[in-house]
Amino acid sequence: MQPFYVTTPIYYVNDLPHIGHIYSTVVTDTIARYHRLTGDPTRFLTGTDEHGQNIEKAAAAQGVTPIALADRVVSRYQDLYRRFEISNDDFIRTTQQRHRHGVEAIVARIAAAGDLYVAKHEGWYCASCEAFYTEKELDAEKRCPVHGTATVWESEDNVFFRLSKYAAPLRTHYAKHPEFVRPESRLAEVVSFVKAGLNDLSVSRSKVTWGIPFPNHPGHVVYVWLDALSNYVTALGFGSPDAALYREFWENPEGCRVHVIGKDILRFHAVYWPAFLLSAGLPLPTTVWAHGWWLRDEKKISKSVGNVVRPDELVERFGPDALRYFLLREMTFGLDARFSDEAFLARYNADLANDLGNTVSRVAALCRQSFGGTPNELCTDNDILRAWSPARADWQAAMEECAFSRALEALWKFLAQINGFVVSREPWKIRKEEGTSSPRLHRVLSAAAEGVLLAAAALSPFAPATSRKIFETFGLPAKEPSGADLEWGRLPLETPMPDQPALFPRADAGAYLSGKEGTMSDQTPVAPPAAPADDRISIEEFQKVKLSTAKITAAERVPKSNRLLRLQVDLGSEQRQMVAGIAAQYEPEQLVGRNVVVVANLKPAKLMGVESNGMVLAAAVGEAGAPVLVDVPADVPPGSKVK
Ligand code: ME8
Repeated sequence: MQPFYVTTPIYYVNDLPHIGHIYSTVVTDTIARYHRLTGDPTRFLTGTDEHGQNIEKAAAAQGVTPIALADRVVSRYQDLYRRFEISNDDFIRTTQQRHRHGVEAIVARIAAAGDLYVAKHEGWYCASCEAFYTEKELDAEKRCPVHGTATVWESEDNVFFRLSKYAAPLRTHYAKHPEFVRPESRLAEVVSFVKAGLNDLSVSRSKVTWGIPFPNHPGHVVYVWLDALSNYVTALGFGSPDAALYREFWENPEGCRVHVIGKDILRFHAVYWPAFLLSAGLPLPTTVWAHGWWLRDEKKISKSVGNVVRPDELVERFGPDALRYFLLREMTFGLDARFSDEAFLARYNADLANDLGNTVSRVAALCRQSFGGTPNELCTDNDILRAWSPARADWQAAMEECAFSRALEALWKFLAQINGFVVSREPWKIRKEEGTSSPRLHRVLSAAAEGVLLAAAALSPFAPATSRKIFETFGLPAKEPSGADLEWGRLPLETPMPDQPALFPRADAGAYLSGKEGTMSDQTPVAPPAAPADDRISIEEFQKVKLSTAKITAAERVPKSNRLLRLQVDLGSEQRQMVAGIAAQYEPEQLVGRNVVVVANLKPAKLMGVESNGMVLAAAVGEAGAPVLVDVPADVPPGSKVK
């Protein structure tokens, strides 16, 4: 038993949660639940990253303050976390005072170590990463290696951190602690990056105002990554009068500290963060676990690419556990995986409805039909008990290595063994031949029910609600399992078994896919073909398009659509309904009262069954054409011609 501390990345509040974010959080939740199950004192932290230029810009584009934007996105994260039963012990926001004080304490320690100085900072800057890149990391067009978007040359006076001083200590640390970065291939990447030499790092920004003021450097704010990374210790009370959690979970030499992150932010966690900690004289994390990306159309799912999959619809239809299971089973932890509705539905029907759901309902139905409840005898000599030891060992070994897919495979193999046992013992035949008081019948079904309960306990880190439902089915309280529930002999005897609905009712995949707004892959906005150089139109042709200003008077989501909003717009002389594909970028309530430009003479069209009489204009930003509404000053009356 060791104190175990596990964290997700803290999420930027300029994007609503999508499958990639939920993945990081579900993985971390599964790790935390596993450690609680095995009895480790566990602490699980998540939160939001709310400062920096990107947030400042996103808020300005939406006409709200950065904190209002953050509050809205935070509440979306928290709602979703509740639905997914994310068991975080704390939620840190970098705009909280406790965080600011902790960051100030870290900066003070780095300054005291003599690791800060002021100098001119110039380089190629990616606004999405909020990071500088060296020339050799960029392609010929100077595009960001993560986002593929243009970087810009920036120059300003900054506070610098002596990162170069830590190249050698970091290399020593990597050599001594190969578990510091996992999987192994990522460690190799980090080592070669550090081996190539480290430049000092600019850790203040003077062009950004939305941040923590840099101590002793008026006009500068703390670089967003130094700010953000510090959350892992500020949330434990570092820099505050009550640092008990910090002592228990960070300073404790017996403790284990794991950061779960996506591979895109590896350098920040495996190079910059330990360097800051070394400078501040604080212990380093035990392991930085970098997982792969969820891809669609071979690209990372992200807002800047514009191919996001929001979890809401799948969760609504199939429940959170189905999605939790899919994410952990489908992706080999550490590697990339492709997301598709088809793959989700295939796993849902095969693994959940069939393998798990049918096994549970078959054993439960046999018990109910035979005894009206659980059997009257415990069985301690049978094939399921013998199969459990190796199954448990395989599951546990895989869980310790964060090999979630393998751990689930081990459980599914065990479920197949339970099924095989039931089929070969033919309890329905015993019942017919020997009656329901047959000791053999009680033993066979008690062995099968024990097996199902053990599988449910081991499944609980992945699918907590499902695991509780299985306990309830066999007359146990719907509770969080503990280590004792991984041991044989938990089945209560002669206990009534309440009727339960199917855990995962079979889905009609065809109907689901055709009932959607196209398949997931169809949702990627398609960039219009590039206009040929001579594709010019006459003024008469342009005048055929009636552009007008309009005021949005009401807005709501189109049911079952992630993308569409139904808008009522005032065109001065008339009211119209228009449907716009902007739901991923705008909340309905922030649109009311907004002045926009519309195409007024467009033929009516139906989108997801809702009639649209016109089109609201938006700039298509980035490669994927993410919509940003074309704004019109508030004093321009609706119905004014745009020409
Ligand atoms: O990077 N597949 O925040 P963020 C898998 N604020 N995981 C994905 C993903 C995808 N397609 N897209 C995003 C930040 N993620 C910083 C972190 S930590 C001190 C600061 C996951 O909201 C992935 O783990 O852009 C990524 O690193 C994380 O979401 C946070 O993304």
